[in-house]
Amino acid sequence: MNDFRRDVIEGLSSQTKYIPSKYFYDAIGSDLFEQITRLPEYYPTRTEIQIMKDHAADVAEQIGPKATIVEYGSGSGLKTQLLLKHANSPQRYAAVEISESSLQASIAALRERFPGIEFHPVLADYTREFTLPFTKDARKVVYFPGSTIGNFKPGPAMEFLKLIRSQVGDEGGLLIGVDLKKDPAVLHAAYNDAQDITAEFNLNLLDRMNRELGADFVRADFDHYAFYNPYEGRIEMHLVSREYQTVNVGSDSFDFIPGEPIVTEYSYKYSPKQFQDLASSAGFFSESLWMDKNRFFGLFYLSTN
Ligand code: AVI
Repeated sequence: MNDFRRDVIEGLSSQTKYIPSKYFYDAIGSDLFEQITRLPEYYPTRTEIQIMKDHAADVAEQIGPKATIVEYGSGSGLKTQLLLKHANSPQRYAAVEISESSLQASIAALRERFPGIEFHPVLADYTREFTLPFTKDARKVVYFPGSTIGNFKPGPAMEFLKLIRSQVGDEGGLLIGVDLKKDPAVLHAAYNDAQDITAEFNLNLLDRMNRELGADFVRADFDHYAFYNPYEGRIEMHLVSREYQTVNVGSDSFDFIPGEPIVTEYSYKYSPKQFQDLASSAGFFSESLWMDKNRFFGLFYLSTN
């Protein structure tokens, strides 16, 4: 059984139905996410880019000369280009990515733009242990932008930070983008945009299950439902059943009652202190925090010594 089918069956069989958010990103979902990043309501991407632009020199100074920069996820975007452009003679850049096509495309584009840097594509799931193809003495700085850390629950977030800590060793660092706590109305709008692109991104999961798993979800029978839960400090995204219905996923079937949700994503928002405490429990020291003037988004530099 492939991972997608196994995870969907496990998630829909659970008391509170869920589907892991990593399954949003098929080709259509990845394209919809690109559109989300350009929406007026979705501030994180453009804010993080602005922070990178405004503080490029300080970020470069923290990273230091001749670093080996290891990005978790394939960095074809503007943020990676800004980082490599401003960093102080980076020696190597590696992208760790599970999709071979995204990995090859991003490395090819960067190689052309930055001929002086050594490039290493690493085909791996960065949430599990993997081996980096460098000598032990390379000084490694992991780059993890986009507030993807927010899509981990607190326990797994801590485990993941510990994994990064062990990857970079005692002379390394972590440059990480984190979405910050703010007015819930701003958060609500970011996940309930006027053009319904986020709704489309969420509902595409149903189409994906129909396409790839032989499921028979009817889109019109589910609604996109996203809200900020201030007690948990997270956006919760759901697909909510409109009626009593039974849905088949291959040979398995699942019953829904009206209003019953499938949790499709959590997106945790941190205060600066909350994130620094989490990082410190994972073995990092907080060196710098750069924010935009609204304090909507934080770019943290954490070191291991
Ligand atoms: C990728 N991740 C950080 C996005 C977020 O904001 O949690 C995914 C997303 N979901 C809805 N809009 C964007």
